[in-house]
Amino acid sequence: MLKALNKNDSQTLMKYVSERSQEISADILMAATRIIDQVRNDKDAALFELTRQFDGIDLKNLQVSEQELDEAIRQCDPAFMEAMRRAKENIEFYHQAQKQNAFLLQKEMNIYLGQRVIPLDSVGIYVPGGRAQYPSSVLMNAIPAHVAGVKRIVMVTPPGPNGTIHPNIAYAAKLAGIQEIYKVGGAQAIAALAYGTPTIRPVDKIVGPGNIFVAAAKKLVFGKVDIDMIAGPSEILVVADQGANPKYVAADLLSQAEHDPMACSILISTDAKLVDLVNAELKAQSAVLPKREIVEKSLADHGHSIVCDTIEEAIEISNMIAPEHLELMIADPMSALGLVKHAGSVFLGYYTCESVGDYFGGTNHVLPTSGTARFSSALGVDSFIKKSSYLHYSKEALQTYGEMIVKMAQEEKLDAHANAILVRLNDECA
Ligand code: HSO
Ligand code: ZN
Repeated sequence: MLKALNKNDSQTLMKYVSERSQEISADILMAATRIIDQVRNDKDAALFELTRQFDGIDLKNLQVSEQELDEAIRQCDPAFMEAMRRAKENIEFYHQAQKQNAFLLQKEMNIYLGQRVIPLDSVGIYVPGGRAQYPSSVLMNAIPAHVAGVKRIVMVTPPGPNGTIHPNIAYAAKLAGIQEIYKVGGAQAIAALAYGTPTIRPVDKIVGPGNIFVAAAKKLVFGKVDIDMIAGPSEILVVADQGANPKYVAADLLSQAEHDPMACSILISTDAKLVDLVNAELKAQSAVLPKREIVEKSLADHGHSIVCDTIEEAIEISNMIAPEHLELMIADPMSALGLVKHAGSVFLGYYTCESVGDYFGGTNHVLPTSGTARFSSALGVDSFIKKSSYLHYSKEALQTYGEMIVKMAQEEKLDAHANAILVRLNDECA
């Protein structure tokens, strides 16, 4: 049952959502620091030792061989593989359109300046172990990097119970063009990617979700390398009008709730009756879900509903919350889209449930959580490029504008800056 809030409580709800991001305690940061130091000192030996300690596995090799990868892939269901291939095409199709162009500006006297778009040289993707091993997330992280033009894409993942890689993860990695895979997880994997060992060469950026130790390690290595984001628990917000089917609305709220007992599901509707029907559906549908316990906890602790008068009002409240996922289950979603200012990704109409985007549609499922959609974007091609500027002044151009530059340098009391111009100007006079 969703907790009914008055529409005037939306400020409270916004505060609640934005303050849910996971705080990393000093103890955990300390533990992660120790692990990072161990890897920096003992390199590969530390990786073997920590894998023994935390995963209970005595690894022979860190790197997954071609043969091991193919053996794992042989166990995959062909129907799953076909779906993954289609998903890959759609994800590529969308991300190709995100590519940015360089520009070159030309002015008088052969002055020109511009900006180049350059892919990162290397990227490391962290794939968590345990039950949340999502092959779809491998595609969502690796494909934009590939489209951006990143040459070296590395994946790290903790070894499974018998020291092998999960078959579906192996297939996703192969499909996404990942060339190096290492069976190492936790803070030690992040340390290896950031600082390098003889086996694992360092990368420029680390992406992908992980547990609290992985998040702590990512925070600690930030600056040495770039990182994506520290994702908090996720949210779905459904805006529904009286035409929405309560069965569909409930199913969609549950699809996000099953991720995490901390996941937050919010329904905002112009129809009070629909909210009652959705509550009844939630009860019926959650009772038969394998992840019933997670779902029930998530809904009881973080499920909310608000009834308001118009769709405009509903979207205004949604903008305050800035949800990770926003479903517009309304008659004319495309004309309401322009009103949406803050949302990680928007799902339009009665048939585009979040699952379509989580797996298949092409948009990215790595999205800003906990209200951070106010200022940040989904993972994409942008996350794997950087820009570099350039500038050219001819002799004539420097003679024309040199004095102005000298004046600015003198006002800042930076004589060496002024001199760099003056030596050239004076040379000309001589
Ligand atoms: N909904 C998740 C992504 C995901 N769903 C992966 C299924 N697999 C992001 O909040
Ligand atoms: Zn999902």
